[in-house]
Amino acid sequence: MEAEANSGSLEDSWAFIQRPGEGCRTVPLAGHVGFDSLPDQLVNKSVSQGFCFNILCVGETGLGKSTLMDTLFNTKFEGEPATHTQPGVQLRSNTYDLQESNVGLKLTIVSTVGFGDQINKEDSYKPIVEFIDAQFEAYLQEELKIRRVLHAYHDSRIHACLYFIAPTGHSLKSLDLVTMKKLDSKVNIIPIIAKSDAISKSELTKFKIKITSELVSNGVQIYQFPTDDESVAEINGTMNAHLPFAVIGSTEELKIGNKMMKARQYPWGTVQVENEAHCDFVKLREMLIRVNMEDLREQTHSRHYELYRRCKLEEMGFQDTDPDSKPFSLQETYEAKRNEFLGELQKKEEEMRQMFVQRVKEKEAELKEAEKELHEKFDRLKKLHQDEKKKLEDKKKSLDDEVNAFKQRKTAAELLQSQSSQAGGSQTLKRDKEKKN
Ligand SMILES: Nc1nc2c(ncn2[C@@H]2O[C@H](COP(=O)(O)OP(=O)(O)OP(=O)(O)O)[C@@H](O)[C@H]2O)c(=O)[nH]1
Ligand SMILES: [Mg+2]
Repeated sequence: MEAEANSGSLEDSWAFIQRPGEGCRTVPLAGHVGFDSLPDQLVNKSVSQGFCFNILCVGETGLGKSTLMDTLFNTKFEGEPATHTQPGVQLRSNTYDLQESNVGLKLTIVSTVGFGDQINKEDSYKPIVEFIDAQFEAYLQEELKIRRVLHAYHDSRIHACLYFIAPTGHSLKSLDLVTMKKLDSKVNIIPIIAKSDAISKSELTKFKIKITSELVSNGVQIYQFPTDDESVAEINGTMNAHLPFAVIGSTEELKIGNKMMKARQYPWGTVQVENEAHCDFVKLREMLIRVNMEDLREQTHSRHYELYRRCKLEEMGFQDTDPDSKPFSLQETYEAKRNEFLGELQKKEEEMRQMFVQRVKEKEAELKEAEKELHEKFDRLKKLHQDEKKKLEDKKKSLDDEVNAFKQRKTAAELLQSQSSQAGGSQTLKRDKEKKN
């Protein structure tokens, strides 16, 4: 903003309060005020706060993701190579504090682990989408807090997604197309042809054309370097035409001429990573880090996060306007939602109560039925017992009768026996007497 000093009367330099509906009046300043230092203040504040940048590397196992990150940032980040036996796709995230001159950068590198290693690759994109959404959700939750500390918040939203394409020279795999399609509304995708030293120059040109046409025909939106800022419009425009970048990664330094350079050495020659005739590594570094890092951060916030936030808030029932196109206040929405929630809660409570009463009734009936059955059983048993008792008593009685009859018969028999023995005795005496006579 430029202030014109010493032009116009004192009256002209009054700042007028803008009334609603009125245009803003430009007034010249009579002298230096100082707000032209605002951009410097902003820069100083940003530098002291530090910056954060989050890169997501999506690509099959062993495609050179870690090597490229090491080459891009001229350092060695830790990272174990993945095996090809992962049951599913995972994401590995590491955060590093980097310092260049007086600028601090909190860099997060997220890499896919096991991508493309499963026989069924249908759901390979899901963990990546879920990860990106989880970072948006965390930011949204922080934003919605009453006591939010966004300036100190570690923003983990993904600013750039480097999509590693295998250097097949044919076309994109369906896994690549499906994954990029699922990600394109959530993240800035920069497709790159990995290990491009494995592909000849003429094949590479054809491969790039093929990839671009496949992306267009499948409606995959990749990140375009912005051309609205005059200072970078030309270079960004040129670089857009070079996408996808064909890159080579290497942390090995070789002496070429009298200079040490990052290169890969083969029996037939050497590939220089930073030689633009050999690959697009320099273009990628230039575009990703040196020219468009801020735009990537900006786009993430204003486009991708905004879309996530809008969908999420709409899902939660928030709207900017009500059905009559009148502005909808947050309070009204909250109250409407609260009432709706309380109504639902009451309905649920009533349902639960009714269910409880019904269950109690059912249980009561069941218990009554069991009690009745128990009584019946008891009665049956009691009757059985009485019958049994009666039978035994009858049996006892008949046995007693039999015993009595037996006793009587015995007594009679004994009597008879004694009578007969008496009678027998008198006859013997009579016969003895007769013999004597
Ligand atoms: N030819 C060639 N080989 C490369 C290139 N970049 C990396 N490599 C080699 O490829 C192998 C795997 O590289 P990494 O960087 O570990 O690959 P990655 O994608 O991180 O592997 P995971 O993390 O295990 O999925 C290593 O032997 C690298 O030296 C490249 O541009 N060209
Ligand atoms: Mg790796």
